[in-house]
Amino acid sequence: MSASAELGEQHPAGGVGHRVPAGRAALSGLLATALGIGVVELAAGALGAMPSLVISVGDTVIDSVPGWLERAAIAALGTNDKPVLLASIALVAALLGVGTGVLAARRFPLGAAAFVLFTAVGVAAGLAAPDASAVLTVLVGLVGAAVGVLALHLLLRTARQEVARREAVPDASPTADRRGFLLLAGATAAAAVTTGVGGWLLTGRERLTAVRAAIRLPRPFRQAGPVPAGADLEIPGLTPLFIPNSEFYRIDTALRVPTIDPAGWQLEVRGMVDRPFTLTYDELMELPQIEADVTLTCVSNEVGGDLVGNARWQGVPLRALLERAGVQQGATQLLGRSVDGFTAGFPTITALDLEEAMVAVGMNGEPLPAAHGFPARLVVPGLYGYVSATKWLSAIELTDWDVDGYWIPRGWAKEGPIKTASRIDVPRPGSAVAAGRQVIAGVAWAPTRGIEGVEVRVDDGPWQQAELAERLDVDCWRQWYLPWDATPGRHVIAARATDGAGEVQTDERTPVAPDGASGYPVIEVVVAD
Ligand SMILES: Nc1nc2c(c(=O)[nH]1)N[C@H]1C(S)=C(S)[C@@H](COP(=O)(O)O)O[C@H]1N2
Ligand SMILES: [Mo]
Repeated sequence: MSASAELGEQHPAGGVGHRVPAGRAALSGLLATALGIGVVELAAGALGAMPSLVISVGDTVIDSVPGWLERAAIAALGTNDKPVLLASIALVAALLGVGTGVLAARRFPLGAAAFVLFTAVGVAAGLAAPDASAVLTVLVGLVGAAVGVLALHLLLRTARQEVARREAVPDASPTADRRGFLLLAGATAAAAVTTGVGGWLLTGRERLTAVRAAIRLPRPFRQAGPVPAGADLEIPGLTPLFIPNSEFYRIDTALRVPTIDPAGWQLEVRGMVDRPFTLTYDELMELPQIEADVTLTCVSNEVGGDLVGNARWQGVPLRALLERAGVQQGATQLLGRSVDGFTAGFPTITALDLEEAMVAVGMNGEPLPAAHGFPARLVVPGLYGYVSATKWLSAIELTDWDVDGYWIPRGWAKEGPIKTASRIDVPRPGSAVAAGRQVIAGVAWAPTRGIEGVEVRVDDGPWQQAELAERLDVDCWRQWYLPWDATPGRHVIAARATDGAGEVQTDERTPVAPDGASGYPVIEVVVAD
């Protein structure tokens, strides 16, 4: 920097050269950080053999926050928890970038060191990811840091030259002075956006769509029965009997849906078994399959909530796999392991008792969608998803009861049977209801036990028996309705279900933690005159 040396003044922090205005320094740091991240994300997307470092940092945050905080975040943010976490990471990165820029403007080596430090954090998080190639992750991290440091250097140098020129020729037009820096800043921003977006697009989603489209599900040897007429009442506003895949609720800890190529995927059956074995996707698809209609529920579903759905699943019965492996004495727990590190465990006896417990490969007549566990997941009727429904399954491990699945140390119950529950869908709470003949309708579920009755109470009136839709299966929810002569004014409507064991849904209100919410669903509606 000869220009600076000539015009040099003693820099307050000890360096020689012109002081870069704080705004320019901050912007330089921000853009250099963005470009460094963009380059890393592009490489991650294009290479496929290393994870996105941004996603890895997010995963590390998710895995290391205490259970109560994770629960509170899910409670407060619902399914927005992932976008909020990613936005927070972006904000922190932006702030660190700004700080680094300001620091580098004073002492460049310190700024560069800060860059290397952030990269090291990202690389460390990336190395913890299950699908990481260590060499590539470190290498790409180094390249990202180098690009960031170089961009920072160029931006700051341009900004400094600008100041120097202005001091040398005070009368020169200020716009001409600024052009160099702004051009470089604009180019850096464009490169950051292009690489970042490119990396995101390259994550393999497109390819997976093609792979899924080419898969033909085999014909199950035991098909689910035809849907009885009258099982779906088709009342406007009432939840349909089957939830389409695109609308099925999604709950998991994966910041980015794993995109698994079935060609390289394997399912291991291992642990306390006499004959452990491994299946490829093709081998799994060749085994005899069943079909079963099963309602899946999340333990985080509030009373009246929508983290519940019914689908027709297809797959290989767990029992067949366990018989082939030979379960040993004392193997009281079946632990599903996911490629993303998630685990969920439930009593082995449940898998042996329930014919419908399966390694599912199909959902509503299609190969599993990526978000719902492609290429394979577990489906076990009667258990909340957090103890049973492992998506992106990589292993079925037979263990004793001491091993804990992902959510257990985070404050959730070791056993997760689904509580008998009901929900009022019609009328919508807060909707305008006209006086006269109306209908109150909803769904009720008690998977494995079935629903035998639903009662509805309006205000302080008596409990009235609702009409039930035809039964599809004990593992599925059942629709119900009650004709209602709506009178003007405010009304409180409650419902309660009775399951196949004769147990009436409890009115005792409990929160979702540790073992699922309970209590009657209650809605309030105002009927117009
Ligand atoms: N790999 C993996 N599988 C998982 C989870 C997860 O976080 N990771 N969440 C479980 C939980 S808590 C639920 S409720 C169900 C939800 O399944 P769905 O997203 O297909 O509705 O998946 C289960 N399987
Ligand atoms: Mo869940």
